[in-house]
Amino acid sequence: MNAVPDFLEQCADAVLKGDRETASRLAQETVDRQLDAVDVVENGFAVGIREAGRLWEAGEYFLPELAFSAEAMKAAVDLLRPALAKTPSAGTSKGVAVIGTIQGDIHDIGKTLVGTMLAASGYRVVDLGADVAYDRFVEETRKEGANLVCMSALLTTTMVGQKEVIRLLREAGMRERVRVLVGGAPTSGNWAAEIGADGYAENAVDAVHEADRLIAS
Ligand code: B1M
Repeated sequence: MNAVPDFLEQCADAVLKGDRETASRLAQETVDRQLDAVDVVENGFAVGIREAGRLWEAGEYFLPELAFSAEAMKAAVDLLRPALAKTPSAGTSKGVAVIGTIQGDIHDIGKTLVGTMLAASGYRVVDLGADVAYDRFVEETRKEGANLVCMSALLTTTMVGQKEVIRLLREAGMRERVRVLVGGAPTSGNWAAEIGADGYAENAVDAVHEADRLIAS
């Protein structure tokens, strides 16, 4: 069931205020009332964290306030993870996806959402976390026999690392047998094409569609 706008606004507001307790309560309410968890994250909590980022950029929020907002967002997403993973295709195996946020970049909220949605849709997901060294993507892809390499980047200064990992995959002779998916706010379809990635997704739901398309191709 989709949440009503007022509920979504409360979710956004709790994150914006960095109110971890309220964010957690609203996440629990989402579970208890069996609301659509993807809708609540994308149209509720994520609206709050993006607004916090906008205020920070405008000089109206300081870094600690942004960090409190991020903590509230993470608490909500952690609580919602089992609900996000409850889809009809959970448990099947479409392939193995290695996912991480690129070296030098500690933003992990969006990456974790993408990983959760991929797992929910039937991929075995190996989440390497954030600030993942370029060569670790290659090592883990080899070790896990992954057929999908997923890289998230939230900074214009770190997105170039996605290109470096693709170069390393090529150097290791692995590029032909894996599909590479990139995402994160500063990236785009044009960027994916420019660096030789196979696909780009704007959000976690698109990431699943794009992963399915790439694996089937
Ligand atoms: Co930072 N930060 N931050 N930050 N932060 C941004 C990214 C920024 C745009 C804020 C701003 O200026 N408005 C800006 C980047 C500017 C730029 O490079 N163009 C910025 C900056 C500058 C920084 C620091 C450098 C600040 C500083 O220290 N001076 C620093 C970076 C440190 C580092 O990484 N080395 C920093 C730190 C932080 C916090 C620690 C406070 C916190 C992160 C907490 C955490 O993740 N654990 C934080 C936050 C929260 C943000 C914003 C506000 C929100 C990011 C987020 O979680 N969004 C962000 C502003 C913004 O994005 N509007 C900002 C919610 C999340 C659900 O969305 O991550 O976009 P998102 O993920 C989406 C899609 O992008 C997509 O699907 C997800 C779900 O829909 N997606 C993929 C993501 N990865 C994907 C991968 C895929 C496919 C789709 O396939 C593989």
